[in-house]
Amino acid sequence: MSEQLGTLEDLPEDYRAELSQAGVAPLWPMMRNVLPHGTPNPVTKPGYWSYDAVRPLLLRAGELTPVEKAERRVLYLSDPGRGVGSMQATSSIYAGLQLLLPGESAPAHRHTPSAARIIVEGEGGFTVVDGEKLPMQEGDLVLTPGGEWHDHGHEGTDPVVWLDALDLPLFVYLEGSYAEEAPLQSPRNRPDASEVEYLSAGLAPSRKREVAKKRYPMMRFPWDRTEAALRQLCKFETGTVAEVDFVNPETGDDVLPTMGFTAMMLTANSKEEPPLRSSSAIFHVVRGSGSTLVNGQEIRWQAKDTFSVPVFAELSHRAEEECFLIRVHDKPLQEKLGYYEERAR
Ligand code: GTQ
Repeated sequence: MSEQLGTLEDLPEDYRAELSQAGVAPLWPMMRNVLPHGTPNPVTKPGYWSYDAVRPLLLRAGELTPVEKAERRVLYLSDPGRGVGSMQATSSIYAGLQLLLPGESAPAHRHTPSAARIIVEGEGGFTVVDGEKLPMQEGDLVLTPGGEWHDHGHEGTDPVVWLDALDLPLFVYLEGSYAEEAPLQSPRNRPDASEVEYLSAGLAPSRKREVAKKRYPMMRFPWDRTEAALRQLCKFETGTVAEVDFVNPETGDDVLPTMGFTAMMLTANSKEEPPLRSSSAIFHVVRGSGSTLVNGQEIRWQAKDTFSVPVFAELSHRAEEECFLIRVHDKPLQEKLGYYEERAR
């Protein structure tokens, strides 16, 4: 079983040349690279992006590049394991910080990858998805599922910044990534579904039988409700740590096909050691400060920072004060592929 496999160097030069000529290669020298024993061997390294460091660079981009020249004014977060310039924060997750200045708009487009935004800073931003105007407030999660038209606008007075998470790496890998463009949408004049159909958890509108259910019925998850849910859970149910998953209110499924979103509260001075998970993830700090040991490497974080963890990472979170984080992960994809796994530490 543990026998050493043959290497390329074991093979005669002339044979290797003939293999290349024929456009083939021997599997056995590569076998362990692609099928390591026991656990995957991730390329992804833990990443950390300080908002204090990136924010001035993003504002500078606002001076250097008008939104018309950018379509989306974004600085994307590169996995240290792949190097700066990599459009992957983890194997499957793209992440970027997007800036919109007062009065600007980012034109409508739709694309095959799905996106979600976590609002980091600023008042007055909004995204219109399929005609529905979704206000963006700090900590809100706003979905723009694959195939849905979306444009961004800004009615406030100060810069608005949000964190984009997309399953772009998957679509690039599948050679399935493309976009279409359209003029700005004129939003319907009504509040978004989180304020109308899904104002209260456990309540959904009775529907006429002939009305087709929407695949993505709720595309904005206001932060104040997420925080209230976490606080009640901590107080009456779970103690120092609580987690809630963002779900489709009609089906209870994950909100997007490949990406999942989980909000976490940690009370002041608490610790959390989750199981090892086969999913990779990025964490966005909505509020609070603390640190996370990722496979023994300490990442210190504060509000508005982002950090990433590879698959099967051993994590220990420590909250220095009351903390709220949102974890973006690829568990829904892995469950669909039938291999999502959690292991005890
Ligand atoms: O806002 O639609 O960070 O299309 C990357 C691609 C944001 C967006 C990104 C996009 C968008």
